[in-house]
Amino acid sequence: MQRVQGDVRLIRSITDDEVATFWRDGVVALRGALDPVGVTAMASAVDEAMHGRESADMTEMAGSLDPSGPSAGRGRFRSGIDHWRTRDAFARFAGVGASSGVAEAVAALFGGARLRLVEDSVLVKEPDTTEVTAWHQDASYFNVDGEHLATTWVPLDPAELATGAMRFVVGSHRSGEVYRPNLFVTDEPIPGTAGESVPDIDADPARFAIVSFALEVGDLTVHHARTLHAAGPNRHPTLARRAISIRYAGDDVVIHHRPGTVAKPWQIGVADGAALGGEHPVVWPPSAAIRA
Ligand SMILES: O=C(O)CCC(=O)C(=O)O
Repeated sequence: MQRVQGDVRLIRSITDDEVATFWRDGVVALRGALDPVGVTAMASAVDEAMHGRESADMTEMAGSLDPSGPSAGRGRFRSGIDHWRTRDAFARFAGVGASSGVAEAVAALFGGARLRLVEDSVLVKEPDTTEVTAWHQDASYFNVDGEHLATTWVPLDPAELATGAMRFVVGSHRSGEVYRPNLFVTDEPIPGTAGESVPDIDADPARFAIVSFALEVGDLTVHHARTLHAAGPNRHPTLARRAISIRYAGDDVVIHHRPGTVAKPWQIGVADGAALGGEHPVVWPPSAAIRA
């Protein structure tokens, strides 16, 4: 069968241990779970998206927030969201109109339940990029809420701490606390948002259990929307750190407006507690996804 860009298969089952780890720790590394050829095939789509109009230059943003900060490296931190809406390869990769191994992995962690796509994002730290990803929880940025809400982080390049692998605070999803969102490349809160600021995790390492995973292509991490996470710079002189993050919701996830955060156009005016609709397509099980 001919492979289409965006096709990605789950090549092994998700174990009971992995399901238990996800719910206990708020994060799990699923090693060797995805067909690496399907992941690598997304490289040109990622490169195009990062040079398209939907891409934001986080390096420029960090510079404008703190002109006196550390001088930037040669590389840029670029990111963008909702590529699946305009680019077929991203839609297939997330499970829209195709059976996606990424969606299948999350469905297994959620107990085989129906899954909707919340959004995708691309996060590229080019070689020698100094910008960090500040500690944050994804839930703080979403206008949706629920227990079955998670992000997959799928690297297109091997990632380790020195090249910007993600770091997670183990169990931080369990208290139920959702902190104030920050500007992503700094601890500075987003103006107009509410809540307690994220604690200074790196200043108090004894208080927080931090875990990080060196990942190969074909591995992915899945973290709960309330799990605190961050990533360092990419210090590699020649290798980029490219990743696709996809955020999925189970049936318990509903609209939940957070003051000051940017709602997607179709979320505006929708009451808190409303179920997610067709703007967040069903991506699992695949037969339901293809009918929806
Ligand atoms: O890739 C990064 O640097 C951060 C990614 C992230 O925070 C996410 O996908 O939720």
